[in-house]
Amino acid sequence: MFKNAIVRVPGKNFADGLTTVSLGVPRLDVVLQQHASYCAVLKVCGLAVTSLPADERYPDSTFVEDTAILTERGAILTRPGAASRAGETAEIREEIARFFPTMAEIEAPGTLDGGDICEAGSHFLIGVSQRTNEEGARQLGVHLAKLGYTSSTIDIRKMTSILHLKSGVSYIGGETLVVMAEMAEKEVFRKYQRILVPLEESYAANCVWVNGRILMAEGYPQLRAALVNHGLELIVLEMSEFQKMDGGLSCLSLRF
Ligand code: CIR
Repeated sequence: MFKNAIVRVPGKNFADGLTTVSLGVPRLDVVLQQHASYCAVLKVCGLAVTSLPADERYPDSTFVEDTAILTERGAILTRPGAASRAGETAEIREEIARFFPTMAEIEAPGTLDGGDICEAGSHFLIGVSQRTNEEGARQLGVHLAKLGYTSSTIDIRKMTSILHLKSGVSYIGGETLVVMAEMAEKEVFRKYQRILVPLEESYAANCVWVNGRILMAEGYPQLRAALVNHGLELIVLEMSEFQKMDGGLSCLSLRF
């Protein structure tokens, strides 16, 4: 069971953050509405939501997921791979320490974004990406092993359509992954039951499994039908403004 979530309100300069897509400039009023709906849904799912104030020094800081890996057995502070985001961990450390008094940390020259880490039961899938380097992945594997978890790495550096591993794969409980069709045949995913996301719905592969429900993005009927068929209760959220900045549902919170 997840009990808590940490989120950070988007700042006025949210649109100055990093993006690789050309979907237009996010509208701040809509960004804030969508963020508020997201937080309301986390509460509906039973989470106590700690909402941090906007931090305009870091336009991407609403994507708190990238700053830490929070598990039942301990926390690891990351070292984000984008220079403009490097200071975000220092700003969230104190909040995390309220829940996890001791935490491990990724250290230079390692870099690691939380968006590359997919927790699947007691096994962690670690993406090596444009943000998470091999050294960061290695250090995380060591920290996770000390906590009694196993892990595997997946190199996604050639998959230019996704920023992070979790842009393409989500764990939804049991032995099941939601995974973009184009990466579903990777060896590391084969032992899982896989719900495939067709190419035209790739953005929807980033969904959030929380206390028996799935949060998914609005506008993806094929995946929606597949998840309903799988017997899951869905909550659908409008994510258009976060998508413009390469953000998905998981990025907007740390859940633990
Ligand atoms: C970035 O490029 O870092 C942000 N604009 C988006 C981060 C999305 N985070 C995530 O998928 N975990």
